Amino acid sequence: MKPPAYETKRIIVVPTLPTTQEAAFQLSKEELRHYNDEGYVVVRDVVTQKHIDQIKARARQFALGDLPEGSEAMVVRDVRVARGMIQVDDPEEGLWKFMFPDRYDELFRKYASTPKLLDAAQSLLGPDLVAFLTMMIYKPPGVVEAVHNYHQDAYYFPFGPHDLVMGTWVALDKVDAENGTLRVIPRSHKLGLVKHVTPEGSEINAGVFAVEGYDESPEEVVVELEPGDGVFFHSHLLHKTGGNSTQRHRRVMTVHMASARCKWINQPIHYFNMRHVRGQTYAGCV
Ligand SMILES: O=C(O)CCC(=O)C(=O)O
Repeated sequence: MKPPAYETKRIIVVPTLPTTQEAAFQLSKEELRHYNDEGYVVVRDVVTQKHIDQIKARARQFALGDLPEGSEAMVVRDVRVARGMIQVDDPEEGLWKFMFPDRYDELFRKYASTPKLLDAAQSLLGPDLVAFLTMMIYKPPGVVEAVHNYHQDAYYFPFGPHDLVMGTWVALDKVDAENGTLRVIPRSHKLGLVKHVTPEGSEINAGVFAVEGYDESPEEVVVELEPGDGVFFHSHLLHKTGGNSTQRHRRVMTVHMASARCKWINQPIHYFNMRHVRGQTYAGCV
């Protein structure tokens, strides 16, 4: 696939917005090198246990049906549960994800501005940041089929340059090979965008695309994290998550970040819920 073309017109700084913020936390030179060379970096203790408990409690409330008005579309169930093919005792065990909870709930809206998350993003993308595509993603206990195949997030993103776009993936539970943690192919961010297909038997992860040929690659790194730890990864990095064969939950928060200097390839698409979270905005940019 040919990389998308971006406009090269001069960027105009909009002067009335907040000025560059000093970051209290910065990634080390070695962490920056790891991100640039390997395509990802693990950052420990991005989110505190207190914050995790608040997120989990709010999510539980949502799962039990106590939802902000008009937010029903945010709740994405396991396709098989939604179709009545299987039943679960606890509604939280039938969830796939909350999509854009930041549209409806203050705790989730503020999540992208978690200080260490934003500071680490600033180290990687610069001081002007836009957050988008916030999700809380589940892999409930025992859901071994919930595999999210290898893909590159930038395949979905009609703005760029993609070097200034990344994913942040923060564990709310301990995550490991058994309960569906993140797996990455180091250095794959240097491949550019590669061919994606609709995977066979992809019912459980409806609507997602996949890159073939990387499963069980000797290159694969299984990223094990404690609650609160995060992975920051380039939008071209090939990554996947496996099923959950344990009796433990696997819950994560993801929010994507772009430099506020990125531009839409065509017209803006409101679906992504782009929100300016730090620094300046630029006329004609995302
Ligand atoms: O956490 C997951 O299960 C999948 C995350 C992911 O790769 C994505 O949403 O693009």
